[in-house]
Order: sequence, then structure tokens, then C-alpha cells
Amino acid sequence: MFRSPYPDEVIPNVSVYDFLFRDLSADDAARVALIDGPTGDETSYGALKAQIDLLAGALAARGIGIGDVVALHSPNVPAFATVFHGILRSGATATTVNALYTVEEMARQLQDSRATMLFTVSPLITVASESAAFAGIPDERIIVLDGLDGYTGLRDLLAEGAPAPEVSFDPATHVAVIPYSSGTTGFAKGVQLSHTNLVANVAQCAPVLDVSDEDRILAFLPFFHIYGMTILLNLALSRHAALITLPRFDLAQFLQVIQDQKVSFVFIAPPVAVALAKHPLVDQFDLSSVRGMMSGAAPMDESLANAVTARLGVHMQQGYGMSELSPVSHVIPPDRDDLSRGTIGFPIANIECKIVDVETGAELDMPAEGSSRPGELWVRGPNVMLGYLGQEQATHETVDDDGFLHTGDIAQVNHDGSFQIVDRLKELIKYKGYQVAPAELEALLLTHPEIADAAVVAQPDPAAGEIPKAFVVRREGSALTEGDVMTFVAEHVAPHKKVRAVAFIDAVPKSSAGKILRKDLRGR
Ligand code: 4UV
Repeated sequence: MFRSPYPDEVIPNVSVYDFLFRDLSADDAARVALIDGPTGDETSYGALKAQIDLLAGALAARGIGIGDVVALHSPNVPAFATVFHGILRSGATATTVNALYTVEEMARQLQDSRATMLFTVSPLITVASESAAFAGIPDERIIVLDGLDGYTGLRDLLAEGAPAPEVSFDPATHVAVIPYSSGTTGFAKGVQLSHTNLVANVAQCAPVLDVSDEDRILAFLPFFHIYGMTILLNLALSRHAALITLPRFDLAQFLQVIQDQKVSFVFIAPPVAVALAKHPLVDQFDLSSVRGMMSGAAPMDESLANAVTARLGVHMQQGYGMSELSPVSHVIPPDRDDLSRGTIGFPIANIECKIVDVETGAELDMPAEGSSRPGELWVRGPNVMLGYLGQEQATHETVDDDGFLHTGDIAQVNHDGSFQIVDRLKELIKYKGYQVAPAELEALLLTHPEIADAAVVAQPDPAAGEIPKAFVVRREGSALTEGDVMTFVAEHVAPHKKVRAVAFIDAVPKSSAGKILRKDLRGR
């Protein structure tokens, strides 16, 4: 068993709203909380809190509260923070939807989570309203953040002036959010995270994330994904930093905003590091305000991290996390430049973990020198999810009776106590840090009349980390091409889930139990 090198943090037994906003001082209320990157519009902490209260009041006036699920479908804009925290403040549960989802993908999440109300933005109204129709959400229950004829706008709700409700629940068991993750196998599942899970993960990061009210933090990592949700919307706001939102990643705009807004800290995923290390555009901007960066969501190559540090002169931390862990469990602390950037550092406060030999089930120990053998990483702490929504079996397969979450990642521990992710046991593919569930693409491929069987695995890719590769068995007489397969998939899924390589095979290798032997395919 490995314990965090940090003393336990006290985890306040309060709601996310009480943790972040209840006791805002007058000084903090005057600080800037959010800056809209494209326009420069600012929202203070005091204004944000007032909007959250008003939105909670408007939701309560519509009968929305404890037991209701409200979907939030938007790229990063300042109003996302109002809606996210307003939903939680009302006692309802938020489910955040990827802004690039197709109707099929979004409808599935709305139905599975039983969402009864939906917040979206005007450019996404077509997908949002078609998905809502599938899920039985009426048009009156679709709220458009930036306003749109025929729909209620966020502004309309805030203008009602309804008082925030007094809600009372147990933060440890009340579900705050349901992001979706495929976990170790199968389709995306609703990850139920409690208020305490979210509060805990912010508190647990105290010793390793040096972010203060002096910081100006670029927020382009999507708030709908657990990384942006906890680290930006919760942790950065808890420290009273300023968040500068960008609705999408565009390298030129990203660099321009860092320069103009004097950004001091940037949270990234590895593909952005590739651009920062190599792209000529980077030299045309003054990025000297940036003092720190952290990468997470996919493996960071050590030489790549070092190249970014050498070019920009910034510290590069790496974090490891998982939706089911709210998400952070390991981080390279800011004061440990001696550690390899290819590691994920140490378990954060209140974390215990094990590395378990996949063949024998034996626990592996820290070696006196070098690195341990690799095994599956198991994690326990106050940030472990409550469970998957409506999926008892998957929950039991993921969180054991002792409370350890089996990550499905293969790690080793080094003699200095640092951890390193070396492989993945689970099916998951990570395209630019975004989840792609092979089972979902396989099920889609099997709906094609000319496809007899299919398997999807990760193929390493220098720019994206991994790309989904499909192995396809054609039906007899079919002349289906690689291009046909890619086009077919692209018509049904969000861009990050596109199949980007195809190979035709005679048969999908399977075990006697019918499980796809992915390892056999990964090598081909
Ligand atoms: O569920 P998910 O999409 O969750 C994430 C969360 C990543 C975060 C969040 C906050 C941080 O501060 C931070 O540093 C990282 O990605 O996908 C979980 C899976 O992504 C892979 C691994 O397979 C997880 O099970 N993954 C995430 N981070 C790393 C990683 C990493 N640093 N190195 C290797 N794989």
C-alpha cells in the first residue's frame, strides 16, 4: 500500500456552493472571476454569486431541485459557471454534455441521465432541440445561454429575481454531477460524483497546485469534462483566481489571449504541448507572463515536456486523473524539478493506492532502486465516485469492497516514490485527451449492412496521442473501402471519435468467451 506523502487535508462537510461561495468576503466579491476571452467582458465574484443565487431561485420556481437532473451543453463561456453552480445550488444534479456531440450521442446521455431540463447555446440549438425531443424534454425546458427567439434565455431566468431556495442534503451522498465515462469497458456510463467528492478533490490538491488570487488562468479545457470542471470551475474559483474562457482551442487565439490577458497559469493536455514545443507561431507572441503549466488527461512524453520548459521557461507539472476520481489522484508537485516529467508524481493528500500484478493479484512494493514491475493502479480516497448511474455490476467491477477504485491503467512505482503510467489495461482510447469507447464504435460499425464484424483499438499517433483504428470484416461480396468506413462513422459521432485508420481482416480474434483480443490487434 502506498500513502500520500502529504498530511491529510481536512475535507469540509459542505455543499460545493457553500465551499466556494457562501462566505465570500467583500474584497473577494470585487475580484474578477471570469473573463470572456474573445470579448474581454468581465464578471466579478460578487456578480457570479448573485447570478448563481438567482438561477437557483428560477429553477426552484419551476419545481427543479433535489432529485432532478439538468443537462448543460455548452462550450466554455462565462455563463457556464453561473449555470453549473446554479444547478448545484438548487439541489439538482448537473450532467454536462460534450458540446460537439451528435444528436444520437446527446440523446443517449439525456435519456440515460433522465434529464428534464437543458441549458444550451444558440449555435448548438439544432442538436440540442432534436436531442431534447428524443428525451421528452419540452421546448419550454430548453434555456439558451446567449438568448434565441422562441426560447427562454438565461437572462430571462435571472431577471425573475426569485430568491435562492434553502435546500438541505447530505453532501457526502447527494449527487452533484454526472459526467460520462466508459470506465474500463463498454459504453459511456454516468459517473455519479457527490458534493463531497468535488469539494474533497479541490482540498486534496492544496499542497500541489500553487494557484492563488493573483493568478490569471486560461480556461480552454472544456468545463464539461471532469478536468476543466474540477481544476478550473472549482479549484481556480476556490482560490479566487481569474478564469479567462475560450470556447475552443485555436493556437493563434490561444497565444494571443495569453499575451493580451497576461495569463499566468495554463492547464493543458499533451497535444497542446506538441504545438507549444514545435509550432513557429509560438515565437511571435510574448508569453513571459506564464509561470506554470500542468498537463493531464493523457500520457505526457518526458522529452516533450522538457522541450516546452526549454522553449518557454515555464515549470511543467503533470497530473493523472480519471472522471471516476473527481478526477485527480497524482500530481508532480511544483517544487520537484528533479522528478522526471514523464512521471505523474505522487499520490495527492488523502490518497492511498496499490499497484497490483494483473496476473497474480499480488501487491507490488516500492523498489530500493529503479522501478517496480508494472501492475494495475488502484486508488482509494474521498474523491472516489459514488458509482455508475443505474449500473450496479459495472460499479462493483470498478470499486471493490475495500473502496479501492481499479483504474484500468498500468503503472509502476519508482524508488523515489513517484508513479509512472506505462500502459492501459482497459479498452479506452484517448484522442487528444478525449475519451473514445471502442465498444461504442464497434456497435455502430455493426449497424452497417456491409460489415460482418469489427473491432476498434488505439493506434499511437504523434499529434493526437492515440487515434481509433477499426479492424473490419466485410460481408461476402462487399467492396466497402477504408474511406467508406471512415465516412460512415464520421456521420454518427463527435469529431474526436472518428475512426482515422481502417484495416480489413478475415476474422476478429476472440477468446473462447467471445471477448475481442484487443492486444492481438494492437500489434498489427
Ligand atoms: O475519465 P478521463 O477522461 O479523465 C481524465 C482526467 C484527467 C485529469 C484531470 C485533472 C488533472 O489535474 C489532471 O492532471 C488530469 O482524463 O480519462 C481517464 C483516463 O485518462 C488517462 C488514463 O488512462 C485514465 O484512466 N490519463 C489521464 N491522465 C493521464 C492519463 C496521465 N497523466 N498519463 C497517462 N494517462
